[in-house]
Amino acid sequence: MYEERIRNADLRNRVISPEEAAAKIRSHMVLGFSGFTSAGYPKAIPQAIASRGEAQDLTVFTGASTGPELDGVLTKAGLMSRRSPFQSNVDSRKAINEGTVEFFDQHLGLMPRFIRDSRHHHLDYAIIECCLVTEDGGVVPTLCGGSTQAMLEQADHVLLELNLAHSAKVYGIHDNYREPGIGCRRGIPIYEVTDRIGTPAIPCDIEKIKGIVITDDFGATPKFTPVDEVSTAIAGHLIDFLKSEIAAGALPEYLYPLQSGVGSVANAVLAGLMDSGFRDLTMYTEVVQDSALELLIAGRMRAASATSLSLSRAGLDRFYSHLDQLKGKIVLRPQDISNHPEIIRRLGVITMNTAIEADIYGNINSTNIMGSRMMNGIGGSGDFARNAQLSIFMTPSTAKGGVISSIVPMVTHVDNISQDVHVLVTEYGAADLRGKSPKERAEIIIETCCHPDFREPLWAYYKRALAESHALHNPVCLTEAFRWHERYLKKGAM
Ligand code: 0RQ
Repeated sequence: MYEERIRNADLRNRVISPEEAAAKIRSHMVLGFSGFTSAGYPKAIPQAIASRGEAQDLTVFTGASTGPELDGVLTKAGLMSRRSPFQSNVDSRKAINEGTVEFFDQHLGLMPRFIRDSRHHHLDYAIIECCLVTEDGGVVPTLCGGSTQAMLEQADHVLLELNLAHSAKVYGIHDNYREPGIGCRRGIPIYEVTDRIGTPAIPCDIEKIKGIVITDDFGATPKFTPVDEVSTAIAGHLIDFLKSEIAAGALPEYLYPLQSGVGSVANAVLAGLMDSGFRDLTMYTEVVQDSALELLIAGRMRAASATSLSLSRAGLDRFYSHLDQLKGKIVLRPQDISNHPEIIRRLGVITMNTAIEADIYGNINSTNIMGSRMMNGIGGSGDFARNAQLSIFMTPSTAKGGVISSIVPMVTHVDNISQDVHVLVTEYGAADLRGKSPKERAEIIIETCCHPDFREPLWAYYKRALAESHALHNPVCLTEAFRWHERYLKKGAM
C-alpha cells in the first residue's frame, strides 16, 4: 500500500520503525519538525523519542503550533529545553511559564529565514510529515507548507513520516518556493491569490533521508468552540464596519483578500461572512480553518492562499470529499511566502487578528498575560497587521467571567503597536482609529469598546492621566497604568 507512495526504489528500502527513527536522535540535538497550527506535524517519531526518553536537552523548531503527540509528549518526558516560534499546547505552555523550557517568540513569516541562517542553530534532523515521495526524492507535505522547505534544505539528516491517512491526491495543492535572498533584484511574482510560482514537491537530497516511518492517523485534530453570543456580536460589528467601508467606496464589494487569525472569534467572523451576502471573497492568510473551507465549498469564497489547512476531523472529511473541486481554489505556500510583506501590501490584505488585551491608545498584547505568562506567541499577526490595507483587531471586552477588562489603561506587553491597529472591535462596537491622535483614540476606545462595568473607571483613569501626565500628547498616569493588572493578581479581579 505505502510502496506506491514512495516512488523512488532506493528510498523504499529505507522504511524503518518509529523506534529505529527515535534511536537516531541524541541529546542536545536541534530538531526541525514540520507542522503549523495542528496541521502537518509528525506524530509517531516524537512519541517514540519521548518513550525512549534518552535524548535530553532538545531544541525544537516547528512552523507553528503542533499537538499533544509532539509538543505534549516531548515536554512531559522532560526532553525539550528550547522551543520556537509558536506553540499552543497546554503542557508546553505550562513548562514555558514554569521556566523549564526556554521559548523564543518570532514572527512566523521570518521562521524559514531564521532556519536558513545557520549562525543561530544548525538543524541536526528535519522530521517531516508527508503524503508522497516522488521519484527524485521530492517531498510532498500533507496539509502544511510551514518551514518544511527551509528545514529540508538546512538539516544534516531527514526523517520522513509518510502518513497514509492523507490522500496522495494532495499532490498539486502546494506551491513550494524559496524566498529570494537578501539583495536579490527580483520580487516575488504573486499578483493574484492563486498565482503559482513554485513546485508541487519540495526538492530533497536523497542521501539525507535516513529513514521513512509509515503512519496512518490524522492525530489530534483541532476542536472549535461553538460560536457564542459575544463572538457573534464581535463578528456583527466587524461585518457592519466592512459594509460601511464598501458603502463609502473605500472597499470593493468583493473586499480585498482576507487574513484571519485562529480561534473562536475568528471562526465566528468567517461564519458571519457566510450569512452576510458577500461573494467572490478571497483569502491571503496563514491558516484556513473549517469556516473558510465552508465558504470555499459554498462558492462564496473564490480562492484561498495559506500555509496550513487546520481542520477538525469533520473538516478533513469535508476537504477530502471535495478535494477535486478545492484543488484549483487552494494554494498552500511556505510560511515566509504566505506571510510575506511584499505580497500582503500588494494585494491590499484586510487582516483580522485577536488580542488578549488592548489599551486605550490601541496597542495590542496578544501573547503575555499580565505581562509575563506566555499564551501562544505573536504568530503571524505582526507580519499581517504591519502590512495590511486595513488592520483589524478584535477581543471580547472582558475575560475570565468578567473580572478582567480586556481594554486597559496600558497593555502589559506590546505585540502590535498602535500604528498597526486601524480598527478595534469588541462585542460593544468597532472603533475606527485611523487618522486619530492618542487622545482621540482613547476617547473612542473607552466609549465604543469598553465593557460598561469598566467604562466609568477607565474614564476616571484617563481624566487623571490628562491632569497628571507630564505631557499631553499621549497622556499617561505612570504610577497607575498597571494598577488594574496588579489588583487582579492580588485580589482576583481588576
Ligand atoms: O485562557 O483558556 O485559560 O481561560 O486567554 O482566550 O478567549 O479562548 O481566545 O482562543 O481566540 O485566543 C489572542 C490567545 C486568543 C490567540 C489569542 C485568556 C482566556 C483564555 C484564550 P483560559 P480565548 P482565543 C494567525 C494570527 C496570537 C497569534 C495570532 C493568539 C485564553 O488569538 O494566540 O494572532 N493570537 N496569530 O481566558 C487575561 C485577558 C485575557 C485573558 C483572554 N485580557 N487577560 N487572560 N484571556 N483575554 C494565526 C497564527 O499565527 C497561527
